[in-house]
Amino acid sequence: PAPRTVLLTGAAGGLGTLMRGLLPAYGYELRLLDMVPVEGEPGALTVDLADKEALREAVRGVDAVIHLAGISLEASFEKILRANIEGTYNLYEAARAEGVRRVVFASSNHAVGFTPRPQGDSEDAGDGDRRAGGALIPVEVPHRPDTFYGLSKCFGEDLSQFYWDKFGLETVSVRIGSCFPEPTSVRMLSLWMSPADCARLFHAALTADGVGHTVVYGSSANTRLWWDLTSARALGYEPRDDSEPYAEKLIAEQGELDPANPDHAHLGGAFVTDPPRWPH
Ligand code: NAI
Ligand code: 15L
Repeated sequence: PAPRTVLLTGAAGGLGTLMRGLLPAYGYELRLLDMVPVEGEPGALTVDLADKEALREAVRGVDAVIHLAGISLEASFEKILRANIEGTYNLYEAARAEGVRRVVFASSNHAVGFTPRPQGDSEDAGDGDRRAGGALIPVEVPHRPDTFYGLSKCFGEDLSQFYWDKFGLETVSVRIGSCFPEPTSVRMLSLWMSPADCARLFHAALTADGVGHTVVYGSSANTRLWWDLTSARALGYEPRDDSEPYAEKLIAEQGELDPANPDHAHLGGAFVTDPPRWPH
């Protein structure tokens, strides 16, 4: 049966706020969770991912989890370890113990951020000797995290695979590009996922049959797409949006991407040169 009751972690965040607006129209009853109170939602659970007992209670009786909670940008390894690595483990362990059947995991383009982005012609792929230019990036590329943050998303994907193989808990890992109301950079023209398309993709991820552990890229059907949406479409996802209407203005303001600039030559954008936050 299609899932109905869904726990949405990270409900107070940017994406969580967009999704709690859009997903109820698909018929889901959302249970909301975040470490901070969710504005306008007195019934939301204020729970830190470190609290194993509270997580057990939070997942009890839900059909599925959409796991968005965590640090969403680069931070020190210690912080990432606690929120994203241990936190995601705690969430999966609660889900397994309570018999939850499926998780939609918010992975990120930054799990594969050092992958050179397609540049049209194959002879010049920036630093890229690893792939032909032009072709869309397949979902099977090896993990190439660009930050400790990206590394935590690699862990989450591997954890998902392990929980499927070992315990039969299903996951769709969505390597989200950039999901915001509008694209705000030239790079985002390639990676943008409109909030409406994100809701479509999450709905497909919640309802497709037999996903095991499936990894998909998450974006709209952008004219300037860099990656292959085949595995997302195989879930039944049909994106309807395209960032192209924003292109002229953004390129006029910011210029075209420069293949000689490492921030422009890789999927992960500026994350690839973002200095690590070593602990003090
Ligand atoms: P956000 O930073 O706005 O929201 C994250 C939420 O998680 C916050 O409300 C925060 O309070 C909560 N959180 C953090 N640590 C927690 C903990 N220990 N326990 C409980 N809650 C905790 O991030 P955003 O943009 O909403 O992203 C949501 C998820 O999607 C994140 O996992 C992020 O890595 C992922 N993602 C988002 C992308 C985007 O374009 N928005 C792109 C790729 C991935
Ligand atoms: C992410 O993983 C971040 O969570 C989000 O804030 C954006 O930076 C996005 O990637 C991106 O690459 O644009």
